[in-house]
Amino acid sequence: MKVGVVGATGEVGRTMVKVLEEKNIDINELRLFASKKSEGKEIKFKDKIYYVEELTEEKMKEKYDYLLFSAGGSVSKKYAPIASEYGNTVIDNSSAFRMVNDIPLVVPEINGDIIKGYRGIIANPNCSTIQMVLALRNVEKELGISEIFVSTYQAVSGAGNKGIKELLDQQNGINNINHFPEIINNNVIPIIGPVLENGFTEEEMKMVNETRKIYDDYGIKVYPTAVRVPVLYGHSESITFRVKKKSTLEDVKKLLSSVDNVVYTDDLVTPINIAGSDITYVSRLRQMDETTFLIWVVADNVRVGAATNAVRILLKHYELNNNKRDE
Ligand code: 11C
Repeated sequence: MKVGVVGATGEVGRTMVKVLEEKNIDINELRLFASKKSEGKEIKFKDKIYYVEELTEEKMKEKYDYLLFSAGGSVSKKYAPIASEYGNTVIDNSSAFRMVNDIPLVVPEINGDIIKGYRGIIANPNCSTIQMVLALRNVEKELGISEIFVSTYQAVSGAGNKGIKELLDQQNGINNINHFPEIINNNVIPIIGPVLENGFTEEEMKMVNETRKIYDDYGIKVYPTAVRVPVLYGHSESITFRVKKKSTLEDVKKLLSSVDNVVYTDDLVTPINIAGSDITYVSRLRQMDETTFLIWVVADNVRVGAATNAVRILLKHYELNNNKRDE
């Protein structure tokens, strides 16, 4: 397979390379792209050193089996359509194409089948959306969900290398505020991303809109509050959900326990325990009445919420299509 990673020096890009290696994908040509300032940087893949190349339009016109993008929305908007026009399958981690009608927004364990026979840009959802919809996947399927009330506790790595650096700097007494709207060390910030006209943040509206698109259920109401916390890796979510059919705690526990790549546990789960894992952990199930339940969901945002989901899309697409090119 010939695979390219665009944004290879970023937090998610580097993890994509790691996950491609861990999943032992048969790659005979790996190309790593980033901006000019990262040209020549070294990245290891399967015991071999690869050199980062400057991203150019010409390089996107070559033939690849898959191109994984994680270089931000503006890079995706410029280069992904070129790559796609030249017959390449692009798996894009940015928010640029997620809500575009004809572009599939995919969590393979939920709606992977929609990319059968599809070639072009495939969008990878936002990290806080992925772990929530994964956790609730079988509850939605079997009982139907009417409402989801969610508060997030999001790690600084969601903001990439610069988010991690800002927290570590502040922990070392350098109290510059460059990326987050307030000091993040020893603090929590209830704003992630720009605030929109309706008062919700962009991050919150991603959880509303992406959930509906992934479940293909536009009746679900999502009430989100997205919060940044001084954690390096692992987003946590406190979720209250209402189901359409009356149910019991035991039945809901069974549904939460039967989703691929999701584990229900009665143990205490915190981000520090699960950083580096590809599993979404669900715990603390409680029942308020016949239709209202509460859970705690934790997953590694860079892996489950970005790089691993992208590689899972690649594997699913390959399984469904054997990646036959049209020409
Ligand atoms: C964060 N969820 O934690 C964001 C990062 O739309 O892919 C991912 C932004 C996105 O800051």
